[in-house]
Amino acid sequence: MTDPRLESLLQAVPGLRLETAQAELEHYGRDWTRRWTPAPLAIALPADAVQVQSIVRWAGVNGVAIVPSGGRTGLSGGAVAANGELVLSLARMNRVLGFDAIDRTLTVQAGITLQAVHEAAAEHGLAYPVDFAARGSCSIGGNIATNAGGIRVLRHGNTREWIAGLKLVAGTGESLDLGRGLVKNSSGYDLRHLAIGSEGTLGIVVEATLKLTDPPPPTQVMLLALPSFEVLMEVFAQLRSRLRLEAFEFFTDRALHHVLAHGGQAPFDEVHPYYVVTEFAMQGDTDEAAMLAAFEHCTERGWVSDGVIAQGESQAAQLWRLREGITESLARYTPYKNDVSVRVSAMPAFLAEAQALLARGYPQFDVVWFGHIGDGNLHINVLKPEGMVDAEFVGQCEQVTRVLAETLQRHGGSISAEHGIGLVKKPYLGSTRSAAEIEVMRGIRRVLDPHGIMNPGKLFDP
Ligand code: 2HG
Ligand code: ZN
Repeated sequence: MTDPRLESLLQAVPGLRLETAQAELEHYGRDWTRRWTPAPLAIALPADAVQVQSIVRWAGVNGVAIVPSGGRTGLSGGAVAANGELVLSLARMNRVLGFDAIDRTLTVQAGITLQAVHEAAAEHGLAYPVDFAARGSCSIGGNIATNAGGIRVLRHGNTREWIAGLKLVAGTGESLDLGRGLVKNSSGYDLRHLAIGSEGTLGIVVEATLKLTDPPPPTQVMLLALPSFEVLMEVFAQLRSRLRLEAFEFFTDRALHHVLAHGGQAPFDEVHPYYVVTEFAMQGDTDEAAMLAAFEHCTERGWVSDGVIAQGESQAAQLWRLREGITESLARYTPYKNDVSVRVSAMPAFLAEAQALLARGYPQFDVVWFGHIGDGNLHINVLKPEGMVDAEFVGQCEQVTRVLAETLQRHGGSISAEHGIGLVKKPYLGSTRSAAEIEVMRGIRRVLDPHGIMNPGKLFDP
């Protein structure tokens, strides 16, 4: 540990665990984007919120940038440390702090994984309903920082809906106790919601009080094969009006192709252009009759070409794997990712334009579409051809993203539905947020991070 700044940090925060080995710097300095070469100053692993405060105060005085770090499963570069920043990892702050049966809340340290939250809620006979494939590695702090969505937003909403309170160590070093679990609180600006989705630019979330709900009803999982993109919204409307949907996720034949290349069995004998995996309440004969009627309605009209209904939990998990395994199956192609959204009602018009645009823009690339169609959220992954230089590939993709951003703007959509802006989408923030809005955000950032040390370079520049 030769850098004198680290000696000074250890003096300011006695007992702080600091890592400086090259392997650790590489591990903690990157997220799932893999586009930047990690180059942090060091990794700080505080044991508690008091240490977090001391680190932030020290960083403010010494002008050292901090990158808050959770499970680093982000896809927009929000947790990348490529410029000598101090990574502040919440990995050791991963405990459940309390459960309140009357409030139906769980209070946790921010470094806890989403899966551990699910398990803790289940131990009390309740559920935390936000869910997605990275559940085993992502942290609640990271979920809050990006207002993460996932596969059950359709029924339960985004992370924002489930945060009853949080503690934020602001860039000033002050600890702010926001929300405090109150159901009703009409006492001015709700600063809790500023912290949610702030991508570590205002401070570090160290603790959260999560709302819990009843466990989900017994459900059924079904996989549908669709002949065209155009019928997707029709099928969604039918199923939503007849069933109590928990999830409605779509993916293309290319997505299935890549997942199956990693293992697993093809669900149908034939290849179909589009697929939907959907989960819905199944509590008796009425639900079963509704499911069959919906299926028949869709097949009669030619909207659905084939279907599988899961027989038991293990088949349900297999069907879900076809959707949840997509990101992992594509990782080796270092994909260029778009994570866009429009209002659900604007989806058909946007889809038609986006499809034509992407077919024109990417004739040379393998493009994989999937996502949360019921939330108006599409994931478009463009795969890098083997042997192509990174910079050239990203450059070509960015040209298309510029046009896509304009299309989104016309349809009133967002360049980032749920992954955050980070570094990847920073050039396009202005297509989703007005100049006046960005100026207000700048002002807020200056108040909470007066030294400009909180995740600088992410989201927008000063
Ligand atoms: C998902 O919906 C995640 O599976 C990841 O948001 C999407 O890899 C992606 O582009
Ligand atoms: Zn997603």
